[in-house]
Amino acid sequence: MPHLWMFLLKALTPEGHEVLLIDGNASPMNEEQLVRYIRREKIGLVGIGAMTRMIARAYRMADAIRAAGVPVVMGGPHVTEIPDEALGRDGGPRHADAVALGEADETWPRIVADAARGQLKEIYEPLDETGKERKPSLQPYPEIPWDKMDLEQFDLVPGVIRPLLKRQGSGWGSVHMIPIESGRGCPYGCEFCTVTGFFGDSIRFRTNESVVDELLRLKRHARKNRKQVMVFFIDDNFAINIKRTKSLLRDIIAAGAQLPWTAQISANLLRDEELVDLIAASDGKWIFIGMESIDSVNLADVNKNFNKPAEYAAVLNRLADRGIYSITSFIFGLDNDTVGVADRTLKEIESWPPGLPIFGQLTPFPSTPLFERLVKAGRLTRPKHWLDFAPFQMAHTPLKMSIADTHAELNKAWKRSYSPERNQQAIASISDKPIDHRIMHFITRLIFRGIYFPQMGKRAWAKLVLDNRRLIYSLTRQGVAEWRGQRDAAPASAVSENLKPA
Ligand code: B12
Ligand code: SF4
Repeated sequence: MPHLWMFLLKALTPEGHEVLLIDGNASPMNEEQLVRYIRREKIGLVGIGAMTRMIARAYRMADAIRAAGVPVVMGGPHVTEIPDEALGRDGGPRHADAVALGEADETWPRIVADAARGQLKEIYEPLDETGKERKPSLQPYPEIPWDKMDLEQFDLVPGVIRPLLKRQGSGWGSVHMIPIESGRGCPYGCEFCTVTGFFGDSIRFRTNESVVDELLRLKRHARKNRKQVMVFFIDDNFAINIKRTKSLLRDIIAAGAQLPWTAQISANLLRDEELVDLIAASDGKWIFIGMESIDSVNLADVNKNFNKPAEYAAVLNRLADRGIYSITSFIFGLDNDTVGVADRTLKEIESWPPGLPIFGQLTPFPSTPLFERLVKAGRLTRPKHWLDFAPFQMAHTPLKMSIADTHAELNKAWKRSYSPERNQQAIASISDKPIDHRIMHFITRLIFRGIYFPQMGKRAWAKLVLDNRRLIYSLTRQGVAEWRGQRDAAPASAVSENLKPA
């Protein structure tokens, strides 16, 4: 999925400049290739944004670009949290000519103008006349011309099968997940999260009209180009103001602007039946829920005791009853976790409607209250873990189990959740749902497995297909039977359609 900030800042760039976008996840380049590209395109300023987990690579790229004589400005959560690192003011090497702190909607046009005059400053901050941080209001919000952009690098359909699917003409030859924000900010302040610190606890929303317009443009574009477009509402907590979310969803339905969508919503807000009805009616498909733990003591420790494990099952059933499934996210290595946390969590998960569980270890991001607490307690084993990034590796020792135990628990949880047996059980538990629904669910399970188990090459996929052959065979057989049934029934229903009174 594309990162929104690039598209947003492009839309906010003053006229007279050309902006080229490269996503290092979707189109990876090494330093040499990137510098060659920058020289070929005669680029005058490079902007780099990165989360903490990507920052070491971002610095390497920035170093190569600056060595080639092109200025670099960096922005995003990590450099906002520790700008001295990027500017080389902490004793380490310098990686950026300038940093944009916080939300850059208003500072970006200034940065571009200063760079064009050759007068780039070191630090850009959105401040008001009194020197206090000013948050952009999101009203008005720029029009992001998704329909006019080349989104080839973000096509979710693997290149090998794209031509085949395009020829078949079903519209599945090109699939895009488009990030849309409808608001910013979350006041909950969970201890491990950077959002409350970064976006502040003042929540801001776009107008319903501006969101609906963006959806309608995307929908027209998808139809015209025979593409599948899905939307990820990237708000931190899409239903943080339930009244406003309901009003947005009602407006989407009234305008016929529905596209299949996903969003992040905390479990406590999904108690509201009317909200869940509106999610279903507006084509909400997957809801990402930060469950974090099934242990209330853990939740209280990280300031997330608004999550009530006792109501998780009811929330998930409420969604599943309307054909909506959940991406449930769990953290292991919390202070009250002990060996066996995977078994205990899996037992609960397996009693819920099928979803897509994901598991991570507790990670102290700089500037979060968690980071400060662990520093004070002397518990960080890799205080600058981001400079030596390793996926799924811990940076501190949990209180009641070892780092090795936590890794073993994570491994067990991923392995069992996406095993061929579990896939079979999950699909069997929704056998009353239409076949395309079940096939989609299965494909999504295979993709989510890849978050933890590397399955990038053809070999890895071939093994995965072989391991799941029974389920693949049974779904294919049912799919073909259903397709034949529909084909044979088609003339009769066409006749009956014609016989209907006008
Ligand atoms: C959508 C989202 C995802 C999506 C998709 C990511 C994507 N492709 O967009 C999913 C669910 C996959 C995801 C996954 C993860 N995410 Co995430 N995600 C977000 C979320 C909710 C929205 C991002 C967004 O688009 N924001 C809106 C834009 C407008 O804001 P922005 O990116 O900050 O950009 C503004 C400024 O920062 C600045 N800016 C940003 N970059 C640049 C660059 C330049 C040059 C300039 C001038 C300015 C600038 O200008 C922008 C406009 O004001 C954020 C939280 C948040 N609200 O931002 C978390 C967030 C970015 N994710 C976070 C994390 C931790 C993760 C995971 C590591 C979680 C995990 N444990 O697996 C994974 C990593 C996945 C990966 N390998 O990429 C953290 C990052 C913290 C940090 N310090 O790095 C955040 C901040 C949330 C949090 N809990 O703290 N994520
Ligand atoms: S509810 Fe989500 S976005 Fe809000 S502070 Fe907690 S983890 Fe962060």
